Amino acid sequence: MEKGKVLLSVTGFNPQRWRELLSARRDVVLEPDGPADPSITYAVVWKQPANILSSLPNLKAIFSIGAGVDHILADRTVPDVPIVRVVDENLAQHMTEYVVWRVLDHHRFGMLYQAQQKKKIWREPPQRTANDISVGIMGFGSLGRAAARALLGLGFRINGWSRSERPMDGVATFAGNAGLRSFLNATDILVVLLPLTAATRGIVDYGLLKELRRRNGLGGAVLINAGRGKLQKDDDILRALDDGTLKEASLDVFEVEPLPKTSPLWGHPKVFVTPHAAATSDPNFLVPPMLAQMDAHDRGEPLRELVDRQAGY
Ligand code: NDP
Ligand code: OXD
Repeated sequence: MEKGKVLLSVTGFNPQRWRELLSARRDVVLEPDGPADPSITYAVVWKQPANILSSLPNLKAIFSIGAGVDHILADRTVPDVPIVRVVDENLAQHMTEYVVWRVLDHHRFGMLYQAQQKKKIWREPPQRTANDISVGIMGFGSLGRAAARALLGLGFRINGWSRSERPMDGVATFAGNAGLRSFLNATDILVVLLPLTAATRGIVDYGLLKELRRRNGLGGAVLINAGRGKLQKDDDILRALDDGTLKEASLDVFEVEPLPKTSPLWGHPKVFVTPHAAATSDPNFLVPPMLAQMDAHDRGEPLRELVDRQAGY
């Protein structure tokens, strides 16, 4: 049987390496070519233009090149075929590095020392150890749990919040709306690794930040968001930073990306900005399992890492 073709539509990414690797086993059609092409059976996408996928009459499955799939589901015309998302050790490693980096930097007063260095100030604040600090991971899925394992290894106390119960040795876990307040009240550094869904949009607002714990040697609560920008309200974060509800923030994602040059977040002394770069999808790691899944699916085997369309992630 001849293999179906792959539509590649990766807005904002250089498609070259993805195309090269996919072409090893399948013919690849690079969007904007391909609308309505009956020989296309799989699509590999990031922020595909609306109506593209619904125009393909023989599409069997959609592969996201990211862990999040809000970029796919934003198109209301996405056909009712399985959507496969990224669950990958390399991606988890990158996210873990980002989370550990930012947690340690806040824990070890990185922003304070940078400010002091500019003024040539030689002063040391009282030092705490990791097990004085509770890191709360909001979104305790594959990336949140990987980060938790590394932080546990460093001695931090970890809280995890998810939709369903997700126990982990050595971690205090909380679930659903009923567990949210207790989770926040026990958290000094909040790490957001949620997917963007109807239930999570705008969840990181002023009221939520107010619930974080502020009785610790850090001198205040800290927010780290590497989930999605639309989980947060940028203005609420600014308000919380300005009135002391938050001590500092590390933000990798923003309501509008790229972050507009006019945003006060850019120049805020208590904010560390990265350009949605916490964990970048690497085609060298992601394409081989995608191709293997396409072949297996063609043989009648079930797909793995499927998105629950109802839940939105
Ligand atoms: P998973 O699906 O494995 O985990 C998502 C977690 O969020 C799960 O624990 C899930 O609960 C929880 N969750 C979802 N909805 C709710 C809700 N309404 N209330 C409480 N908990 C909820 O995703 P990943 O860990 O693989 O990825 C997480 C997100 O990270 C992605 O969706 C993406 O947005 C972002 N990301 C950002 C990157 C970057 O570079 N900045 C790179 C990669 C990903 P449950 O366990 O019960 O299902
Ligand atoms: C992802 C991302 O969802 O890179 O994988 O944001």
